[in-house]
Amino acid sequence: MVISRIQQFAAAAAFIVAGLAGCSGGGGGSSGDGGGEPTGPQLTLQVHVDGSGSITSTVAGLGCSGDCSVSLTQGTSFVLNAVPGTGYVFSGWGGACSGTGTCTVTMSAATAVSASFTPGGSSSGKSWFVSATGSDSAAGTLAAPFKTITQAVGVATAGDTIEVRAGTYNEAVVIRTAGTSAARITLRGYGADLPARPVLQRSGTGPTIYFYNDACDEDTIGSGSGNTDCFASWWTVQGLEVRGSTTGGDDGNVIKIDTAKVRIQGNKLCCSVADVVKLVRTANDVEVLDNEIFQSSGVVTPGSNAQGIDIVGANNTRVAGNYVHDVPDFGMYAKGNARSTLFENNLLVNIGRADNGHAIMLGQETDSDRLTDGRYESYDGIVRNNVVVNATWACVATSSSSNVRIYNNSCYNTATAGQGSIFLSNESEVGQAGTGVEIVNNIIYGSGNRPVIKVNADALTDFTTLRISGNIYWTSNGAPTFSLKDTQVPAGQWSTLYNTITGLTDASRVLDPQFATTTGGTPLTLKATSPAINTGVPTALVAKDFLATARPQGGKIDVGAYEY
Ligand SMILES: [Ca+2]
Ligand SMILES: [Ca+2]
Repeated sequence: MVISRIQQFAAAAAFIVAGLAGCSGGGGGSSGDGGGEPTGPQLTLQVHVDGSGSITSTVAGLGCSGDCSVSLTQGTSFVLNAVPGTGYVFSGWGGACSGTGTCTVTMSAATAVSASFTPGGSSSGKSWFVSATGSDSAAGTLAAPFKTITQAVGVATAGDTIEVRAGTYNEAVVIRTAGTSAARITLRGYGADLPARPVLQRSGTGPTIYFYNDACDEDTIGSGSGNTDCFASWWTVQGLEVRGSTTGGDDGNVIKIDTAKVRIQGNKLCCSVADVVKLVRTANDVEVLDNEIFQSSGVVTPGSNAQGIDIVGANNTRVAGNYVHDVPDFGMYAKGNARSTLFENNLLVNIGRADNGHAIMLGQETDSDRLTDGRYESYDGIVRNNVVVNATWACVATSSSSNVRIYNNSCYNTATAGQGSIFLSNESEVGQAGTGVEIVNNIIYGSGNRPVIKVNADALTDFTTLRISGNIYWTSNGAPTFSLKDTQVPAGQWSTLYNTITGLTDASRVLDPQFATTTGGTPLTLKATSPAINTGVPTALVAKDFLATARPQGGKIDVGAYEY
């Protein structure tokens, strides 16, 4: 990780040097254009451009087409203009400038300016604006915005962007239209208003945002067709704060997705009677990325079936980079013939209640008439590089699933109230035991109350398909207990028990992993003296770590979610 940061810094430095060549002129210029020599202290102006556009300067001749950085003499004063590229509109300044007009800058210190351009103004992609103080009979421009998100959703077509101004929106948004793979439709919080976000919440029953299409209705697709790509939405929802209805009922999700190719990214998704995010079996190829997902009973009291992310039967879901916290139920899970689910690089904190609450799970139980695509609850799922702090039940659980790979996760204070920190069971309504489960290179630091590994006797068809290796086990009480095929043993008898039942050897170790911290935005980082560093089992399955650092570093892959 340390090496990664150096690499990132080096990359940033190289980027700035490259940027100098992209800038023309400059007051006292050092950008290689043969301008005058500096006559005073030099200060750096950094310009960051989002979207397609350029920055020109009326006074100093400064011009950047894209990101750039230039040195300017202290005291230099100049005016910046934002010029949108073809098919884009200027949506506002950031940093030392604000608003959407010209910007006067005086270099009294090192200065950073950003300019945001968004698609619009041409047939290649139009921007629609929504403001809580707008009107649905308006034109939907920045100057004359719509009042409701629903109005904008109704007019947006492929390639369009809906820019929602900060404010409160009380409506249910149903999305039935589609973009294309090359031209998604984006619904997002307006960048110039950040960090203020639009807050969307409905009243009454049902989801607040619902991706729905008649083609995906169960009456249309029938019950025997497995996972069906009934309708590809090609929508992105980004930068919103979305809440469930206080009286939402069984479908009172924050976001429910019936259709394929939906991306939910960088939103704050809070508070629902039902699951916060719900996918059904027609929601293939959905991405849930970088969101904050949580419950808060002060906003909406969660019901008894209110997981963070509930995936039933969808294929190829990628759930990555999310911060899921304070969910008194499962954090995230996939079941009902879910195929190729990927749970990676998520941070989960404070998950579960006394009688329920795995942080991450592949499989569980689904009504048998909904198992339309095979007998296993999940197929080919991967759980890697997740960080889990405080869970009443498992850090990672799996039930009735085929080919489960649990790699390089870090768990702390898990299974405080039930099951084990890693838990394997058979909860299938058709009685299907699991097969092919790999538990490799994880740091499993349990609560001390429960086993770090608990595998029920009926969990697997064939225990020789249970591969456990390269983990580090520990608890707040020191050496943990283990339970395999309903036999519970102390740490000293684990390797013998595992070998007797599986015929395999567990090369894991029982010792303190030496976490540097268990709190903050990157908990469960390691002290430099940690025995987890450079001691993992070689694998090509985990090419990056929790912070996207390439693995391995230092010649060997590490145990747990961080690479050093
Ligand atoms: Ca649920
Ligand atoms: Ca390493």
